[in-house]
Amino acid sequence: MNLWLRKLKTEVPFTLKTPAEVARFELENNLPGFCFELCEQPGMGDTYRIESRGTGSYILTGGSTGLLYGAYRLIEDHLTGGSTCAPVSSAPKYSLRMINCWDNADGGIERGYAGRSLFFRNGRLDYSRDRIRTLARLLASAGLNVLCINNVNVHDPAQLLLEDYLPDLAALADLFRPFGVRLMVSVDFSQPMRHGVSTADPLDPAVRAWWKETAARVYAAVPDLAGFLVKADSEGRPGPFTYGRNHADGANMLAEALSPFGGMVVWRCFVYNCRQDWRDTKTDRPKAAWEHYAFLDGKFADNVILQVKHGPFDFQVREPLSPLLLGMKKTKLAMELQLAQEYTGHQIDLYTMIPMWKELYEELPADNIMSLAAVSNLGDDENYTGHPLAAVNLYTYGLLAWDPETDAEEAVTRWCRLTYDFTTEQEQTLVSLLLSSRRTYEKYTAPLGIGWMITPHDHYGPNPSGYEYDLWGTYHKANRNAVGIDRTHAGTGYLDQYPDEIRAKYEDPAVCPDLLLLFYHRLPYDFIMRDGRTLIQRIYDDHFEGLAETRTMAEKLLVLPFPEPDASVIRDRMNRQLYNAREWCDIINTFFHRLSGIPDARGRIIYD
Ligand code: GCW
Repeated sequence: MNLWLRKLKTEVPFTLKTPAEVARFELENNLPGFCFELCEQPGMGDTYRIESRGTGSYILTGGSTGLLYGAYRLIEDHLTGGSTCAPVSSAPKYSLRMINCWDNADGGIERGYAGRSLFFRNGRLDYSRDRIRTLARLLASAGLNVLCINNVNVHDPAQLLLEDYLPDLAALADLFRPFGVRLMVSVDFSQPMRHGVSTADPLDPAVRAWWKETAARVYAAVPDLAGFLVKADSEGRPGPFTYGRNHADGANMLAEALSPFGGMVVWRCFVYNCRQDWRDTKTDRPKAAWEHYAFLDGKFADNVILQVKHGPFDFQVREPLSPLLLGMKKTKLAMELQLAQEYTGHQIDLYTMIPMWKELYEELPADNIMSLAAVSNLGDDENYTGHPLAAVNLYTYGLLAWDPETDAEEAVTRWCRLTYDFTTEQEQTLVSLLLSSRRTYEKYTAPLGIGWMITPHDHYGPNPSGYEYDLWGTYHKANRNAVGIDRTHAGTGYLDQYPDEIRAKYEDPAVCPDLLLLFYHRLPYDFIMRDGRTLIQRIYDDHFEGLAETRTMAEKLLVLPFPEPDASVIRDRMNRQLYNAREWCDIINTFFHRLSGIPDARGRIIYD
């Protein structure tokens, strides 16, 4: 049950130590009868070049990891029925292609929908070596190269960085290294205070000394650790604000400690007031990240990367691109995506993300970000991702992190072909269901960019006012006349954080793209949309359509010849999705019908 690796032969022996050795092994075992010459050129790093020497004979050149990526490219091309048209040269767009696991030391996973941790049990690193090797192989075959193994909410900060634990961390890093995957750890900003230092003030010499010693100890055990990931001053986590310092002070202090070892500080920008009073109309949560970071542009050390969630809220089904990703030109940035389906169906509902990621790239200038990170959707379920089809998100994320120009349909088709033995027609059905699944989910959940109508805390299923009077800054303010927040200059001013051309696209409701209409505007239910429908009618129509599409999806999906155990899991989850879609459709429509009193123009059933 090795996801898209299921057609690969023979496990990679634990005795192989370098990516180049793994590359040779994989090629020899999976492409027997072919002839390869491998030329390792350390300076080429992840880059590879494939040249042909006649039919079935290739020269593969690259750094050690480059050889590995080139080997998987050749094998996958072969398994998917294509042949690699040599010569080909390929270099990744992003040097850090990261997965962030939110795994806790007790083995639980925050927002995990695929079982328990693959790394931790009972407070320690405790894992199956075979499963870790498979995971490493999965990541490498998708081109991913950094794995942060613990939750950004570090619940037990004593873990991982202590003398006692470092040999375990080093042993885990050894398992990933032959696959070119470097580990990263999340650290707690107040950690020094648990070790006899009286403060965590980033400008205090004792604090700086503690982090330097700690970094030296950690890098002695794991010399190629990618670095530290930090969630500070966010949702109750400690951070520099306690000491009247800003986030450049905090990040640069850690950067100084890691810099002798080549480590990076990946500092998250998910900072907002999570104790907002719903009566307060001045504070607008999407503005928060910009307010905390934009003025610090250019103030971060060279080995700091600011990791910015792709949207200004929090991984909703549809959000605009975060203004920070456009505005911080003098700072290294990583865009953070979420493979874990926290708000997008818990890996029960089908939700393929690559169409959404491609939309983000439409507004993202080519060189604004230098890394990608994604919250993991992995766990110890036999199939690793809970829903067998959720694996498409991990695989295609890897392709996108290598090359953002990757075509969504090609990427999903490649994944299908590696994973299942379908006829062309069956494959086309699956690919089209996967590609349309996000729009379908979007249609039956919160309407037109509004987000947050989800059941609080657990984040599965509808509850239109669940977050309306809460402290998280997530309000839609639906009343009997209107819904949405005005985020234009005349409203909260959020739109002012963008460059002019983006502002122009969204500021007038008459031209604002429909799917973000209620993110940017507060509009009456009888607002006439460009296609002539009223806003309320559009809401009803989308919800009925989303439910109908889910029913059609079920009909088409459940006749595809998935092998067991995938078939059973897919059937079970599809049935749960059908139930969920109906709940969403009926509850959201009823909610708006009761408020507005406006009937559905097409007379369909809405429950009063
Ligand atoms: O919205 C929140 C999630 C939290 C998560 C947080 C974050 C790790 O609900 O579970 O905490 O985002 O991204 O830090």
